[in-house]
Amino acid sequence: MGIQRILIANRGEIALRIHRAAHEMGIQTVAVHSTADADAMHVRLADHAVCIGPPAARDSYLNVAAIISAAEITGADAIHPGYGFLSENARFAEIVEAHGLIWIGPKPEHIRTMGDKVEAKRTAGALGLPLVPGSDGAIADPAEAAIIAAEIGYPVIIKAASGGGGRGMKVCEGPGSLATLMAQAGSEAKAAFGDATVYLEKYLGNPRHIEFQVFGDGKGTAIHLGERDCSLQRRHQKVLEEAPSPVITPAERDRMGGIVASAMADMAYRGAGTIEFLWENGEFYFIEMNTRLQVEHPVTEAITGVDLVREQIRIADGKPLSVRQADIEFKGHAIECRINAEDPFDFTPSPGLIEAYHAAGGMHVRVDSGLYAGYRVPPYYDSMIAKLIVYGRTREGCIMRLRRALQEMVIGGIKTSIPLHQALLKEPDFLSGDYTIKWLEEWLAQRD
Ligand code: MV4
Repeated sequence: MGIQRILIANRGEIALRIHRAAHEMGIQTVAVHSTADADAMHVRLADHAVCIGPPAARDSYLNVAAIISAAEITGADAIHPGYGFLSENARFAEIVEAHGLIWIGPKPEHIRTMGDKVEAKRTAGALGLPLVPGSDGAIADPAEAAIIAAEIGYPVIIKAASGGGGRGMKVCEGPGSLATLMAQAGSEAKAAFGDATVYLEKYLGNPRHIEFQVFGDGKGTAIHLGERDCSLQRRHQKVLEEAPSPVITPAERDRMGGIVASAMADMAYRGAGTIEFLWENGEFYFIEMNTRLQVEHPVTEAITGVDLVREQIRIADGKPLSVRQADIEFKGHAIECRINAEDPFDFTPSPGLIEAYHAAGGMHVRVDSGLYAGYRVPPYYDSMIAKLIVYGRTREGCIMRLRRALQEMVIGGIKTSIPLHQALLKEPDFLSGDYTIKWLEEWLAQRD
């Protein structure tokens, strides 16, 4: 029989994205929503909708009991978590499966392993991925840290095992400050994550952030779908992503892609995953793995033609991957602009009434958004309200089309990041592809 009805445990554009894939497969959808989202587009499109609580996410989109109840009441047979919220919560995945529901995601044990950054690194190393030089696991005392730091050389970075997304990191320039910074990192990690465990790495001064999309069938077959360059970011929030990376050659993509795909095959990974690397001076260094679908997945879809959400649903349903590695061709170039409800240059939030809305269109232009005229962007959630994804035969052609598409977008009544994207698309460093993870923050500081 297979999956008949999916409960989508998310909101906004990703809830629409999942709904669309499901409907194209003849599968019904159940939306869940907070009281603040009663008028949201994801609720309107779904076949069934259940209110699961008040606006605060912890009481609604993170409310496990309410979400499981909604699935049982509506007869859903599977749950897709989207990104954020409960998507990388191993305990939630186990609870879903314990209720006889299909979890559209990786095996809970793999979510748990990759959620612990020390375990993730150990696993990645054992699977043959190149690592940043550093401590072999957690470090307990400053004396041990000093020995390792002297070996790998300063500067070093102290990271929280339970961290991720840049939280709980300290850069240390020399032995004089190591003990103090380690103690700080440990206590901040304890306060933020309830776990004081830290580890040490060589600090890379000016890398790019390049990540590989992977997919496994859970039975030992896995593929890669190339890389995305996510170096344009501010305070660990990605602003614009592109595929392929301007600095990766086809030979390098095949080589690293082969390594990540065979690693995923060896662990019998199931579903969609992203392997994050720092890239400096032509070398890749594994930092983390995300065991979920990512915001920027559409740029990979654009250059490969593979529907990643359809693939997730197929695999959860016990079907094989619909493509083999040899079938995957990387063609053209794609860029995604994240459009947020915020001031384009000072980034203060700008929720409120959408007085006018018109999405860009035309050939090779995709807008993923739950916006409509008359909708009110609530102040309680992430500020991302739309993604504009543009494809072109070449990077230059893609950029030309992206400028045209940004000009067509109308989002009236609130401030958005559209003017930021328009300014970025004039910058020589962006046009030449010559940017790293530090570029955007330095550029913003210079503008002030
Ligand atoms: C690093 C690094 C430099 N050297 N590790 C930040 C988020 C987390 N995923 C890892 N992060 C970093 N780890 C070493 N050894 C610099 C960063 C980093 C970063 C990484 C990816 C994208 C944006 C970033 C912004 C600041 C710092």
